[in-house]
Amino acid sequence: MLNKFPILYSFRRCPYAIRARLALLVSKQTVEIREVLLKNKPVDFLKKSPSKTVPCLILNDQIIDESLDIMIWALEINDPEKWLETPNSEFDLINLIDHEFKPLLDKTKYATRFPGEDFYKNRENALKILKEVDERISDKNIYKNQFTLVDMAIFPFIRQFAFIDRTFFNSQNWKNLVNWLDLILNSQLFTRCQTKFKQWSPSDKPRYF
Ligand SMILES: N[C@@H](CCC(=O)N[C@@H](CS)C(=O)NCC(=O)O)C(=O)O
Repeated sequence: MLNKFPILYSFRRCPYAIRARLALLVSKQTVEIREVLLKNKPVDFLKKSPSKTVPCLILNDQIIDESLDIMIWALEINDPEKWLETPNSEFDLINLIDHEFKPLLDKTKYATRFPGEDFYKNRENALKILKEVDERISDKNIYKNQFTLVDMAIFPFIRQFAFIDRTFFNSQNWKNLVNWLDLILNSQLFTRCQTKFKQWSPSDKPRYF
């Protein structure tokens, strides 16, 4: 049976799922949302998702298993705020955050899970990366005067880091990072993105996002 709307397996707090939902919202792509608990993944999700990670978007003819690919899929259909108008030269920031910053974020946020690690050194190294992001923000955004895919792809990870200790985060000598973060946090888009859904179960009526 063909689904009228794509199915998004999502987890509200997951930074990868947040970036995917932001792009789905801005591009006005309706999906059937299925909130997954990572400790209790539904059988249907485990069958369909190659990586068993969220977000995972199930289309009638395709499964998109990477958050950045979900963003691009949605924006290629409809990009009213021109998020795809990011020059390729800015994409290295996504790599930097996904591959170098994310492990340091985890080691700072979940320090007790990494007993052999030097918490202060990891946090310092994370801050060095954020310093680079801060310097790349020209006034309000990474690129020109508009938010693009790059801002939205890196935002959920920087948000997580900031909320480990918001006072500590805000007390750093940032030029633009706090304003940049607050602009997105206070946006209607982010508020809608964080709508709460209860854990999906196969007998539920579809819930749309
Ligand atoms: N490469 C994936 C990574 C997604 C990812 O790692 N998601 C985490 C949640 S934040 C997950 O599902 N982990 C699986 C688990 O914890 O079992 C993407 O960008 O979509």
